[in-house]
Amino acid sequence: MIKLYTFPLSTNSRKVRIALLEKGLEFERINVDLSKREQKQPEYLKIHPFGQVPALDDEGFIVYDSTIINEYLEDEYPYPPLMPKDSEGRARARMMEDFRDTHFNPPCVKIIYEMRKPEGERVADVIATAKADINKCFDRIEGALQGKEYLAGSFSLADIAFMANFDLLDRFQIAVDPKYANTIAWIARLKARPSFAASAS
Ligand SMILES: N[C@@H](CCC(=O)N[C@@H](CS)C(=O)NCC(=O)O)C(=O)O
Repeated sequence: MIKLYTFPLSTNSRKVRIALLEKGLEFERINVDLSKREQKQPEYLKIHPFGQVPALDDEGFIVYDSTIINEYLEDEYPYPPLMPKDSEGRARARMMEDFRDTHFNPPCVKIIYEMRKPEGERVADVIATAKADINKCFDRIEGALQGKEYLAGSFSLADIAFMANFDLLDRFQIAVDPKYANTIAWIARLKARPSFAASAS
């Protein structure tokens, strides 16, 4: 059976949990407790050389990095497909997934780190800047959703990447400006998928 090295609060682990659930693949969760720095233990570094989650073991083949894992799952378990069939659609999905990884997730992670500190030690400016950076992303998402229900046309790995962060928007009270009507409808559509609730931990 597939083994997933994961941590409940890790957004990148959740990307993979959602993809596995969407593909209907059974998997065993192996919890790597980031709060105890288990990801840096020598045994785990044999699985993931950078000491991070997620990592996936498919019958002895080990793959790490959420984006690469999800591409692997798509190649190895193509049904149901989670990427468009045409090369333009696939490139669009990859660009949006990269945008999530490089622009949307990092400010989310910054807020997570600040909120973990005792209230008096939190740096309000860091949180405010991170929230503004997240808000800027909605502009591009809104554009990508023009005339479409999902970022690359059909539901894809690009949508899954963003889905992994939606709980944080609620937790940190980051509201989407009502002018981004496509984005608001898209978030609701994705949250209604069974894989959203099932991947929460
Ligand atoms: N590019 C990697 C990033 C993985 C990553 O940043 N994982 C975080 C949790 S979401 C982690 O393991 N942090 C602990 C650490 O870096 O020591 C991916 O997408 O899998």
